[in-house]
Amino acid sequence: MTSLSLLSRFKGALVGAVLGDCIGAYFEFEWAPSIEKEKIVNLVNKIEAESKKDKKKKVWEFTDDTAMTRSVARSLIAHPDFSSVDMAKKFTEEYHKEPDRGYGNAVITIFEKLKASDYKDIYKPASEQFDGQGSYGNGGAMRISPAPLLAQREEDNDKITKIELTDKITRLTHTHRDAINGAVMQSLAINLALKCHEEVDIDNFVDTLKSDMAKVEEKSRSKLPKPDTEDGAEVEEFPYCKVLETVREYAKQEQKPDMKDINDNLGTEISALKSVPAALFSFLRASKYGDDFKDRNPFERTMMLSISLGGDTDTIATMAGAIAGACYGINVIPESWQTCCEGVSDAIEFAEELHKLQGK
Ligand code: RVK
Ligand code: MG
Ligand code: MG
Repeated sequence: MTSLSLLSRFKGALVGAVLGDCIGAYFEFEWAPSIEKEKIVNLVNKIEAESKKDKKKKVWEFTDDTAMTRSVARSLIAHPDFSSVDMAKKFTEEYHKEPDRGYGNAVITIFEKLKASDYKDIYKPASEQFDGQGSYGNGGAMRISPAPLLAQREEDNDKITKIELTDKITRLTHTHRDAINGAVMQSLAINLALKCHEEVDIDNFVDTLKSDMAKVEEKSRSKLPKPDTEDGAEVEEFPYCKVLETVREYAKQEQKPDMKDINDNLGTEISALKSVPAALFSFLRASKYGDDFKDRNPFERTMMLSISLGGDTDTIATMAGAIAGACYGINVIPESWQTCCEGVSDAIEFAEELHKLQGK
């Protein structure tokens, strides 16, 4: 794996994200705590059989997760120094072109307001969501994969950093602390995965992420509005650092984790805090253990495990797929899956364009 090129990893990340969305969407919101492994295996077998057909193949379609990721990619490629207006326009135009991609209920209001205001005050509509609390949905994290790829160049240059960039992209639609920090954690995880050389070292991965997230969460204590709690209970100030310990525990334990425990303690919901950790868990667990999918490679296992958790399957699988793809590269991603999912060739093109921007 040491010789894996950055380009292969970029392709892996963006293709992994598309596949997670297309395949995961098949089970979206099927009842948690888990989806039987047979159902996942059957679906994957069906995709693989379909790919062998000579005649017109069935195509698994992408949802809002990919629709928005494509806008992030297109906008960053056109404006590598980031243009909030261009990205907001791309989100809005894409939504109006294909409104039936399964967007979150509330985010649609933002697109309407942005269009009506002619993109005058770009960050205002998001800040007005949920009585000013902002959306805590995972819509920021689900679409962020192109950002850490572009920001990979920050290490050599004085460019916009991955955290800054992730923050600016996310705040176009999500201003809740947990949505922003969830997108940041997903972005940092992809960045770390791009650098994995040998076998994934789970402790090292979690330690590095936790140390970065401690700084991020420390900053957000004063900067971002504190989320409300329904019962007025104390707000957890370092929720992502806390849940990372649970992720570590479930990823490392010898016996296969109980899916109900994963759902109770990590979550598989539409909120960022209750879905970004599940995606990371899927990647880390599948890097070491075969569990239910022993005959599959670690990329395939990541995808299948992330979907089997149930709940917000398209989004958890898109995030898990992006991390796994960044780690293992495009060559381990089955051709058959790529052939049968919508948007793969565009994802490869975006990866190539983002790769060309390295060092510029
Ligand atoms: C359908 C109360 C809140 C909240 C807050 C709830 C697609 C709302 C994708 C809202 C992803 C929902 C997902 C989603 C991405 C958020 N108080 N409830 N402060 N903040 N919610 O609309 O882009 O699947 O019920 O901002 O984050 O596949 O409708 O959209 O799974 O979370 O949607 O939040 O959603 P939105 P998003
Ligand atoms: Mg979706
Ligand atoms: Mg979803």
